[in-house]
Amino acid sequence: MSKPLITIERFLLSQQPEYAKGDLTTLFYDLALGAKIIAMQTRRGAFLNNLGYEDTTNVQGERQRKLDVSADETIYKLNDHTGRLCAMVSEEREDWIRIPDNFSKGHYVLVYDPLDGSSNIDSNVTIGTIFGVFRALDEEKRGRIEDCLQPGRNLVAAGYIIYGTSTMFVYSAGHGVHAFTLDPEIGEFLLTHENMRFPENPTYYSMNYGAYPSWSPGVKKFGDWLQSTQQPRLSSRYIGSLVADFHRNMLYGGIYAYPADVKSPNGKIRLLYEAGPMAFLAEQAGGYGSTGVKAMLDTQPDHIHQRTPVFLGNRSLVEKAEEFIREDHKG
Ligand code: P6P
Repeated sequence: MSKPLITIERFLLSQQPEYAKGDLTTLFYDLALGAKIIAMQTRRGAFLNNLGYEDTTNVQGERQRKLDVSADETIYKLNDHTGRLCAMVSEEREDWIRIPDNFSKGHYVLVYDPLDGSSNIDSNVTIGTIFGVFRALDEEKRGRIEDCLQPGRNLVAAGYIIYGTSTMFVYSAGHGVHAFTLDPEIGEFLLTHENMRFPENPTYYSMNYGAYPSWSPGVKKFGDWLQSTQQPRLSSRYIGSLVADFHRNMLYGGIYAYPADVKSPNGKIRLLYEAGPMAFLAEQAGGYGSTGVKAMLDTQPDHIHQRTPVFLGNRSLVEKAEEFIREDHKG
């Protein structure tokens, strides 16, 4: 019997009736539309003159790729006027984003990395969009920076879109992790993976061992342990795209880690709109996300582009990393 055709909106309505008339369902509709547009932009990048770099750098000091800018514009323009949001934060914009006064404001805050892993675009490697949704802390006021600087534990929903061999919209609204695959024939995301969970036994580890010399002694011991002769032996898979590595590890079990190193003394991954949403998904899928010292979801961002060391995946592996790091700190 063929699979029922369940769209994101239908599933969200059935899963969380309390949002039935709420803005979250329609916010997800806008995010899914953005995903379809960005998928087209990345797939047709070469023909839309979308590859290569802008003459600008983002707040991170990184040269902006044309697709970074177009993906950011797409998400911004789909959400700035809908009356569902009171604020946004984008990796590509220095300050938090106010909803223009001539638009009505909503109760949600959208934080997003419009295109993570964009250094892989020209080499045709899988990339992704990451997003998180908070509720405003004071719904009477127009959005404020305080509404943006919330720990991941406060997330109402989080997800990513992965632009790979197929385009998938993966999210959780606090009731498990669910994945919808874009059927390009009808232009609709349809449910293909309900209630995704990390398998009990992990298969992969994803770390850039090129940075090994500058890892802390505790992280080095963890990196050595991952490669030790433990059974069953884990396999190394690291493609330089957080969303792609995380997605594969959630399907087959594993850990993605980006510790602090000499290039990124506070870690490379951003807390608010990358590590927090991914840790929310990890916990919803039976896994765990940590800074190496504490739960990612309990980490309060001090500024919107704050970076953090990241350990995401099977709880057994993430807690092993915490153990090596803790032992090192004791020593
Ligand atoms: P490195 C992409 O820029 C990213 O933020 C993650 O998606 C990815 O895992 C990491 O950086 C790759 O960084 O230093 O290993 O090339």
